[in-house]
Formats: sequence, structure tokens, C-alpha cells
Amino acid sequence: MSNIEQTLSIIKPDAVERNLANEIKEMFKNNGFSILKEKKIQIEKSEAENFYKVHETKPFYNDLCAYLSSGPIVVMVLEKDNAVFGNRELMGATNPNDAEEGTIRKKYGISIDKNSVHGSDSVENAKKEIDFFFKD
Ligand code: IDP
Ligand code: MG
Repeated sequence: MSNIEQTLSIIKPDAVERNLANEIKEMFKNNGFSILKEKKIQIEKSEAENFYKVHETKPFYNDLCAYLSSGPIVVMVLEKDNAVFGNRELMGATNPNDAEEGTIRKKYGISIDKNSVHGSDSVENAKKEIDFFFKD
């Protein structure tokens, strides 16, 4: 049975800065994702703080929010069968050193903070994150 889902993907500043957005988008398309919506933006630190609210107690929260707002990002709504899990698989582990061969983070990630992409971790969070960036 098919289970079409949408998920939110962000190409983070380290990857946009290295002009990797098109290559990363090709990886999504080659893995069966449709890019339904897409925009290149730069967000304020306060917006990053709202986006990453779940991490507010973590020691890396401040650096994470400073980083996500440090340069342009590409925000996308991806769709395919089981898109949330499929995107997490294609992204690879949070730390690029632990990511499997063939994943985006293995291929392009520099470090645990500059790990090139964000992806929603559940269907519920995907809905919230899509609304966060694309609600008119
Ligand atoms: P995820 O991006 O794989 O879902 P999360 O645990 O949700 O990973 O963390 C969000 C982001 O915070 C990560 O992508 C990474 O950039 C950063 N991060 C996570 N853990 C650490 C850490 O221990 N040190 C520095 N940055 C971290
Ligand atoms: Mg996460």
C-alpha cells in the first residue's frame, strides 16, 4: 500500500555556500523525491531559535541557531512514499563521520554542525516544519 508523505528539507549554509544545492537536489530527485516547493532564504537568528525550539536545552543550541541563520539556505517540501524516513535514510547520520556511504552527509558533510542538510524526524514534525516555512 502506498503511503505518500511530505517532509521538510533544508540545505544548510555550508552546502549552499559551496554551491552544492543543485547536486543535493539531484540526489533527492534520483531517489524518487518530488520537490513540491522550494525557496532560497536567509533567516534571522530568532527564527532559527523558534525552528530548533526542541533543542533549546542542549549545549549546542546557541551555536546551532547562529549557524542556521549565518547564510542563505534552501528550504524544500519533498514528497514521496514514506518520505520522512526515506529522507532521513538519504541524509545519513547526524555526524557525517558516522554516515553510511552514499548518503548526503557522508558525501558533503564537514562536521556534526556543518552537516549540509536538515530533515524532519517524524510526520508530525514535518507538518509543523512545512507550516513554519511555507504557511502564507
Ligand atoms: P538531525 O539534524 O540529524 O535531526 P538533531 O539531533 O535533531 O540531528 O540535531 C539538530 C542539529 O544540531 C544537527 O543536524 C547538528 O547540526 C546539530 N547538532 C546535533 N548534535 C550536536 C552536537 O553534539 N554538537 C554540535 N551540533 C550538534
Ligand atoms: Mg533533528
